[in-house]
Amino acid sequence: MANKTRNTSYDDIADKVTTGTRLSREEGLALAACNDLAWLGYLANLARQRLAGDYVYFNINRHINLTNICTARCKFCAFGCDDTSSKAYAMTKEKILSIAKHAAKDEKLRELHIVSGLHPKWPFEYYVDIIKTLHETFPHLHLKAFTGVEICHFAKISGLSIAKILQTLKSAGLGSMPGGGAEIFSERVRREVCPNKASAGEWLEVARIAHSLGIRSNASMLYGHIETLEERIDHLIALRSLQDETGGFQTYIGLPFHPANTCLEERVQRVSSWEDLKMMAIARLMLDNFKNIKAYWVMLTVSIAQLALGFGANDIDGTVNEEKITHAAGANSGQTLSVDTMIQMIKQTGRIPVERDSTYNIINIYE
Ligand code: V47
Repeated sequence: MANKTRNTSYDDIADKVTTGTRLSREEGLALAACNDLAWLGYLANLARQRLAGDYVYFNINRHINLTNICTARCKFCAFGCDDTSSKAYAMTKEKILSIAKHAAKDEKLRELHIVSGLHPKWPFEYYVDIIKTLHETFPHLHLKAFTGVEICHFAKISGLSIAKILQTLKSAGLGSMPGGGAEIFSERVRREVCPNKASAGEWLEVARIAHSLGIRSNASMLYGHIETLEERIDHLIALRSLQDETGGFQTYIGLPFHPANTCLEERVQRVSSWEDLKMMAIARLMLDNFKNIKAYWVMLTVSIAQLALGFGANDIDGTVNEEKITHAAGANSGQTLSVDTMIQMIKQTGRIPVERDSTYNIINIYE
């Protein structure tokens, strides 16, 4: 592809990807301006092959959302609500344990993914108690819990430092942190869509401190609402810079915005699958220091997640069962995927399905 946008030649980008050379912000913007999807996919596939090989990861996990009562009330979120809402819920410890116990009947279950609203009344001690009890009751389960936004909330309500919060949770049994809450780092966008929670700087600082304490975390980007293409590229570059510093991010997850039942419903439509694949490829190309790029089937749909494996992704997340955040916003991707389905959808792409644990250790290779 011999074409030019301003000072950037697509041939130069292709040369850089082929030789494993880092792409600049301007080159990222050129990729965002490019609609040659097959070419983007070709390059992302080269990068994926070099950085991650032919394995495609999945895991056996269970999502638990402790409460949907949330003080942040982000404009893009259909899950959070006030405590007066008829759909409000807040789980007792008994309820949480009973969900975990039911899920753990599947002997292959390895991870609990725990993300919740910012509850106005629960003290930090409640979260510590939940992690401690889950860890003691199910020591074989990895607890991937609390986004950077929740960690900032705990610091605010307890008066403790971020480091102290993370150390306390780690001692209680926290294994790693999910990638949510990053949204888009642009302050312009955050002021408009999520002004009542951690800033971009705070989210990044939580990740930095977590990594320094040996807690690995994931990173996400919520795209397709009111952000610009430049703001997407800047978000990816901010993640890349922090990863240069700490190396503590395990995977990147691109989250396409689902507008139904949100405050943005009248203004924004779900982006096309074309754009999903383009964003997958661009993330793979820009995040040259992330080993893993996840195609989260719940948000993308199973078909697009499978296609994404040809556009830079090497992970399709897990069995999930059950998902509330995206489904509140209109997702119709189903609540769970069986291991057999995941193996089949990966094999159909000619790649090798690999069951992993939460920190990407290999459990089973399905040659
Ligand atoms: O932080 C909220 C996003 C995130 C909507 O780390 C929305 O392995 C789309 O981060 N449309 C939570 N997205 C999900 C998340 C996640 C999921 C799976 C795996 C991992 C991981 C992380 O969902 C939130 C927010 O960015 N979100 N509302 C919406 N309407």
